[in-house]
Amino acid sequence: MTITVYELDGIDDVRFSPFCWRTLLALRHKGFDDFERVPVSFRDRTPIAFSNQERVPVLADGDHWVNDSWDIACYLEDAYPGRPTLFGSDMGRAEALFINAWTQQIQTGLFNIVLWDAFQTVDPADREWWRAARQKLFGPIEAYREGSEEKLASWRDSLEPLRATLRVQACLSGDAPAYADYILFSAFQYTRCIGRDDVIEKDDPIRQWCERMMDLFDSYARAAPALGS
Ligand SMILES: N[C@@H](CCC(=O)N[C@@H](CS)C(=O)NCC(=O)O)C(=O)O
Repeated sequence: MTITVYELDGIDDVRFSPFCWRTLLALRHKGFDDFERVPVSFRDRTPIAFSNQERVPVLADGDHWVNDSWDIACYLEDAYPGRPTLFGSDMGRAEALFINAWTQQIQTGLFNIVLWDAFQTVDPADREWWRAARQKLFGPIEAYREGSEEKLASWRDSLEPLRATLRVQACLSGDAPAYADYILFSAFQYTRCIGRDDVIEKDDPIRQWCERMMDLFDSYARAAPALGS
């Protein structure tokens, strides 16, 4: 059965969506490496019209499709119980749901810092759409060109629970990564893809964890196209 992931695409084929990265890494963790990745643009969601909604990721597994990265992870876990587990247990799944919710807050803080860089990653043909949509949420995007140092410092502070965890264990899920790690790491993979790898400082334990995550699955995340690479 062919698995297909529908995901956002940017300039120079940069696939930056943090939500889509969660699904890509979940698939690799489950041992799938021959799935198809179909690009979807901001301005044209026709490829995912079958899902009756407008957001990615959407995963199609044969005739069955699922949208929303959390629901996709749960689907993969339940449909393929014989493959490596994403959650470890029901309790692990329940705790990963908290990470899913917390990451939303982390990502929103991040968008407030890197909005201008994100804009540079959008396909020029999508920029008019993107500017109008983001302005509704964040105000004029030009305001984000400079002056993010204060916001960055307080965002870095907000990551202290992650840092404290990674000081005592290799991954959020323990010795080895699982879905909770992919949820949060995907936010950092997003910054890498849009050329803002600098949001995490070099000596931060979070960076060392990110490096470990990028090594996974034959350096799958590290090999992804990024702006300026
Ligand atoms: N809760 C959803 C969020 C999906 C989502 O917001 N996806 C973004 C991709 S980063 C999207 O489709 N954005 C298109 C838009 O902004 O209209 C999930 O976890 O999949």
